[in-house]
Amino acid sequence: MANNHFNYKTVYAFAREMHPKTEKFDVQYGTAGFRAKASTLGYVMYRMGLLAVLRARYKKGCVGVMITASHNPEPDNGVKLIDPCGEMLEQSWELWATKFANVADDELVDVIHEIVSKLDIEMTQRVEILVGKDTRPSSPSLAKALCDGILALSGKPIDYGIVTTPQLHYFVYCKNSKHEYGIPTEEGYYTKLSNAFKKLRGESFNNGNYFNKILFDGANGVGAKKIKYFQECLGDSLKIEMYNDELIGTGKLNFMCGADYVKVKQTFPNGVPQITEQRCCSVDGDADRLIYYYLDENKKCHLLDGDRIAILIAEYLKEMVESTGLEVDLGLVQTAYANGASTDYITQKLKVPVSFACTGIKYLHHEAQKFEIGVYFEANGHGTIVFKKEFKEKLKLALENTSLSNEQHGAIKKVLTIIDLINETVGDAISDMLLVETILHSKGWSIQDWEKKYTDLPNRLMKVSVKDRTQITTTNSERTCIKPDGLQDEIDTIVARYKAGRSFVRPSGTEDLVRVYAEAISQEEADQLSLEVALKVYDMADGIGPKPSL
Ligand code: 16G
Ligand code: MG
Repeated sequence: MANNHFNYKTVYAFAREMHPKTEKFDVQYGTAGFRAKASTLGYVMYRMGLLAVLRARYKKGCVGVMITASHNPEPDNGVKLIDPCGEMLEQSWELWATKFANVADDELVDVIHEIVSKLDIEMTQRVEILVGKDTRPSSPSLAKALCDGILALSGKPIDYGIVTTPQLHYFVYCKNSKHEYGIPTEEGYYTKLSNAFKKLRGESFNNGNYFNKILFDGANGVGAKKIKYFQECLGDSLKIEMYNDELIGTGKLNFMCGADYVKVKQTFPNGVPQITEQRCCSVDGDADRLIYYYLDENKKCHLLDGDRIAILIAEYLKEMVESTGLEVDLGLVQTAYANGASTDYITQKLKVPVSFACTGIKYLHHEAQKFEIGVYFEANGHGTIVFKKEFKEKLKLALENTSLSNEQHGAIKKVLTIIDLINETVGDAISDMLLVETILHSKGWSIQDWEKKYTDLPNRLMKVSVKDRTQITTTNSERTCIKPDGLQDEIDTIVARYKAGRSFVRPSGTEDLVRVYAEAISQEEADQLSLEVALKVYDMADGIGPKPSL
């Protein structure tokens, strides 16, 4: 039994006097932590500080807490916990997080007692909690509440200030890997990634149709701040022209710009000069999503989203690994939202196996870990690549194998450098961008060359408001609806009438509504299909408010 003679007086006092529970409604630790209006989050932050200390003690390592609401508008904020291996909080603890957030002030210590005794948590360890925040004006005061929670349980907060979400994931893993993965400082992060990038780029910065200039939309968020350090480290090897870097507190964060805006609206962001055929990219408010695009001569915006990025990377890694002569099990993980054309291309042309996972990074990440090299991306631009430890060791061993050719040794070294360029802990927009730039450079491709690989099926996303979205349940990685009874049969009947038709419905994990996705051979048909399915959902799942319409 752990030593639990801990004095909880401070926990009580802070809870009652400084961070009382102000909201009556319950909140839930969702797909990416808690997210709400910043003004309602003080007590939630305090309690997450408490929970972070308990998690760190339970795991006997340091954990991270990131204050961000990603691509949400500026008045929102949020918080998510990062596990010692740099991954998102383990699912079983999400229930504890929800419980901690919703319990009354007077019962808070009871819940701490409950978790401490159930999980036999040793309360005497001095643990470190790494804290990061994005550029929202509400973040500093919320960070204070969070740190009060950490201190109330005698944890040690280490404030990294304003950092991207993936940077904080990286720092946490670096610390727990005893610096084997890298140095847990911003400097260490920039140095590791930019050294790998420059090594891969070599002496000639341009190649074939590839030109080393990119327009970068920072979403008026933390990505805009951090890209400047990269530009300093990269010198002339890559010219990043930076846009959308408004001052903190101007209300412009994610406003008509950023990766989510570009992807959802399928349009060019504000604040970036409209130069025909010029390669551009956008990141979101905490810089974990990346979308590429360009304008054609008719001012039409062409998107290259997470599906395209995943395929570009998988194809490149497959070729690279083949040139090492090693046998490797490489796979790609997608969600139901992946365009059908991308899945066909990767399975049929590239012969790379594809697995499906539920929406949300934690699901994709774990599915990808089943492969020696697992590439995962959501269509919205969030993703990375994970390499099995044994695979990395296999590469290092092969370097010592004298029976391999010089070319093979060269290829192995290159794969090791590529691994250094990647933030394996979580999707990292800037690291992903440097990888995409490396691949395009190596192939001598323009963004148009990249786009030519396959043609996306037209698609349409709709939202349906229903009385209770938990009435809708799904299986088969969200591609099949189980409840309400009979809805999937109806969807199947509708879909069968459309050429290349596909549609699925799922309850959102971040908003109180149901999402409907549809794709078909033409835009009109995709629109029509999604409307028919949305109306079916409305009828069969107690739709509320106005009926869905195009
Ligand atoms: C969160 C997820 C994102 C997912 C989105 C789906 C993380 C870090 N973020 O933003 O991956 O695509 O939720 O939202 O996992 P939805 O459930 O409302 O469609
Ligand atoms: Mg984000």
